[in-house]
This record gives sequence, C-alpha cells and structure tokens, in this order.
Amino acid sequence: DGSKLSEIQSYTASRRVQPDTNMFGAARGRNVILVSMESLQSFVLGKTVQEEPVTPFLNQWAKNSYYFSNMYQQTGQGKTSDAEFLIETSLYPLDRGSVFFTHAGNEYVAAPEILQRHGYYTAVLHANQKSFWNRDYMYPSLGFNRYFHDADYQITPETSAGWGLKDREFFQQSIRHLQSLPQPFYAKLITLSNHFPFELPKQDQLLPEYASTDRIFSRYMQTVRYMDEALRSFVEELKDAGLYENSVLVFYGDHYGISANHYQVVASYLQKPEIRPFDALQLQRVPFFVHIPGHKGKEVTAVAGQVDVKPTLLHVLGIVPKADLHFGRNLFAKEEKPLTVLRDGSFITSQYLYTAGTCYDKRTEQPVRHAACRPYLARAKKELAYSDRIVYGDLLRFLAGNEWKRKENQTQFHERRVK
Ligand code: GP9
Ligand code: MN
Repeated sequence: DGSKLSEIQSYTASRRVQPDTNMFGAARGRNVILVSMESLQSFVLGKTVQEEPVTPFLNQWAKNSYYFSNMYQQTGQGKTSDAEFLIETSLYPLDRGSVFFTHAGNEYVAAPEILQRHGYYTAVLHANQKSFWNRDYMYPSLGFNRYFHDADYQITPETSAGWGLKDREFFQQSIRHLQSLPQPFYAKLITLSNHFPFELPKQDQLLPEYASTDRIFSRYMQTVRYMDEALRSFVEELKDAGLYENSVLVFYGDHYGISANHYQVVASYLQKPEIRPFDALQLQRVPFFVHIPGHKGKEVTAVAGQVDVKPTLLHVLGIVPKADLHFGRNLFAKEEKPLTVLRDGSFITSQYLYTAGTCYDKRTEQPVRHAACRPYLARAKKELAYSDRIVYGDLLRFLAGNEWKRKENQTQFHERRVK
C-alpha cells in the first residue's frame, strides 16, 4: 500500500536538493530526439586506428554539445531494454532478467508519459521485431503513443547487415516517420548496427583494419565508425527536414559492447599492461550528449549514470511533473556528493570507485582503506533496494497525483498493447 512508498519518497525527496540552474527550460517546448547508440562505450571517443579517428563525428559533437564524459551504464541482463528503462523511468533495472519482460504491467511515471501530459506526442522508432524485449507490451506502460518497428521500414538484403536494417538506412527512413508526428514530439530512435558480433559489408567499412587476432574487437571498431557516420548523416537529414533547429538531441550509449573476454586486446589498444577491476569499471562509461541547437555546450565531468537522464531532460525542458519519483539527479545542478551506482553494487563517487569489495582512489587508481567508501556503501545499497521494492511491489500505483492511472488500469492489460 501507500505507506510502503512513503519511506522511499522521503528518501528520494531528501536526495533532491537541486536548485534551478540557468539550464532550466533552456529547450522548453522543443521536440526531443533521443538516440540509443548500440553498444557504444566512451573509451573509443577521441581514439584512432592507424591515425584515422574512430568517431570523427562524435568527437566534433562533443565540442558543440553538453557532453557528459563520466556517465556510467547501469544495465543488467536486460541490456538495451534496461538502458531504456533507466532513461525513461529513472529507476534501476533488476539484478536479474529484464524488467521489460517481468514488470511490463506495472504503473510507472516515465518521461514519455509525463511529456504526453505536457502536450507532447511520444514515439519509439526501431527497425526490429516489435516483440523484441517485450517492447510492444512495455511501451504503452511507459506512455508511448506510437511504436514504429520493422513493419514500418523497408528492409531488404541490400539494406541489412548483422541484426537487421543498417543504421544509415534506418535513420534515412525514420525522417519521414518523424515528419508525420504531431509536434512537439518526443521520439526515441534505437540503433542496431553496432551490435555483437559487429557484422558489416566491406563497402561500409570506413576504417583501416585494427590488426589483432581478436576479430571481435577489430570489427567493433568498424561498426562504431559506421554508426558514427550514420549519426553524422542523421543530423544532416534532420537539418534538411527542418527538424533540427526546434529540437533537443539527446544521444546515449546503451551498455558495453566489448565484454571481459576481450580485455587482452583492449589492454593493448589502450596501452595498459592489463585490465584490472578498476579499469574494467572505468570501461563501463558510455557517452551522453545533450545537444541544444544554438548552445555552445561544454564538457561536464561530474560522475553520472543513465538513471540521471530523465531528471536532466525534464530540467532543460522546464517541466516539473506534478507526480514524480526518481532516483537520478539533474546533471546540470551541482551535487556535493554525487554517487553513481551500478547494477552489481559497484559505485563511483568524485573521489572513489568501489568494486568487488575493494575501495579505490580514482586519482592514484590504487586500493585504499575500505572506510573511505563506507559512507557511500550504505547509500548505494539503499538506492538499489528501494528501486527494487518499487518494481517488485508495483508501488508507483500509490504515488499521489498518479490516481488517474488507476482508472485507465481497469482496461485489460492486453488491450493496452501497442497496435
Ligand atoms: C534489439 C536491440 C539490441 O532490438 O535493441 O538489444 P540488446 O541485445 O543490445 O539488448
Ligand atoms: Mn544494446
């Protein structure tokens, strides 16, 4: 019942000591174009293969956007879907399984739903089967009006590679879907080409080959380079379609693409003797960009997580929801003791990094006494436990101001499924 929620609400409220910043409402009323960048990790940004940049477009993009260089991915087994969950709800995904499958029928106060109530039309665009990750059931619960999936795209052998429609084609074909939406809209586009096992025909390989016996890593560099190119042309196409100026563009990496099986080559690529637990955690950083046309942007180095995207976005849109609950924070406001918790309980603060029971000093990269991390450890555990309690107990049903949903909920769950 409601009392279970109130303890959690006092916790999240106490964490929310976030004043307005000069970014409040900076993108008020604009369309939101969100891009989930498949398997993109931060370590490739600014890097080269045989002197050729791996991400020429994103390197540039980082200079004219708010670029959050210390954002960590917080996903679990639900991979892309967990990243979506974090971004839309500012809750944590579960420690096992995919919350998209296990709790699609829950009540949420997700960003699309909040934006819908503020006059936005909300859509997802992704050229894969609509039932993948149970998206067709989950999206209505998050507040999406429309889901463009594989049936809405022309997918031929020539336009496909690996998992399906190539990103460049996907973006091209998405333009007319975006043009068909009522404005302002909130549209999330989910890329696919940079997905394991990173397959790409010769003519799309734009980078010299990275010489290594680890084929997966070499191919990853190629598909990252390809996605970078696809993003570059997408922004051009948005400009041509007249959809750039009146939008805010939010790009995020969903989760890692290079698993621990490939750390030997990662170590040699990064010119490190080995990937220690400290390095492995630092590799969990994913790029996050908030690009507002007309803004110069800047690099924000504060520790951040995907859970922070929703409050950050609402802040730049100038929206203060009537009913809301989130674990993340607005990244434009200064936080004295920022804490980013990963799904496995590891965490990162301004000074320390904690993983597998060891506390490290980020500056020296060496273990320090456990006591240094202890004050954060309790908070980290609490965050995950509270979030789990909400998901397992479907507690947002009891959120004050959320009552209107109870009526809607009387509709059979299966009828809410995306058409
Ligand atoms: C599938 C795509 C990839 O539609 O989002 O999912 P992933 O395997 O990365 O979770
Ligand atoms: Mn993914």
